[in-house]
Amino acid sequence: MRLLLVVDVQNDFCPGGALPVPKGDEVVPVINDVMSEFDLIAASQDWHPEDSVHFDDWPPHCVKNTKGAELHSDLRVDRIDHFFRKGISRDTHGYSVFDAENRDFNQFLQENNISDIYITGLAAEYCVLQTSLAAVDYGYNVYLIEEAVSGIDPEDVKQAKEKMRDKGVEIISKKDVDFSA
Ligand code: VGL
Repeated sequence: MRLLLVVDVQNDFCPGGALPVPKGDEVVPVINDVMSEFDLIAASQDWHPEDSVHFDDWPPHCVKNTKGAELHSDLRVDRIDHFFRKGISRDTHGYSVFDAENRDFNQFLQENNISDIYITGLAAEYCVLQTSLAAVDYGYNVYLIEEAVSGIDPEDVKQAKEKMRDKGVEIISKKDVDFSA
C-alpha cells in the first residue's frame, strides 16, 4: 500500500509566516493534484508550546492553536485522513514525522500495510529530509516528489537531496505519480 505524506504545509512555513520557505505555498497546488492518486493521505504539523527548546535554534513558529500552525488554507485538508503532530513537548524538536507525539506514525504505517511512502511538503532540508531518512531506516520504500517539496536555502536543499538519494530515497517527478497503468 502507498501513502501520500504531506509534511508541515503550515502557514508559518509559507510566505508571510514566521519561518517562511520563500516559495513554500507553491507546493500546495502540486500536492492537491497528486492527492487523487492515493487512497491514504497523512499530514504532519509542527505543534510547539511557546517555551519550546526548539525556539533556542529558530524564531518561534507553529505555536500550537495559532494561525501559524494551521495547514495552508488552499491545501485540500478534506482529503487528508490522518494528522500527526510533532514537537509537542517542551524539550522536543520534532523534525521527523516518526517523532510525532499525538500518535505513533510507524504503528499507523504498519496497521495500514504501508510499504511505499511518497513525501511532499516543507521544509526540504529540515523536516522533509529527517522524515525521509528515518523512513528508509524503518524499512520503507521512500519517494520524494520533487515539485511538491520546497526549502529555505537552495544550496542546503541541493545537499539534502544528495543525502536522501545516497540513503536510497528515490527522487521522482509529479509526472511519475500515475498509478492508473
Ligand atoms: C522545520 C525548521 C525548523 C520544518 C521545522 O518543518 O522543516 N524547519 N522547524
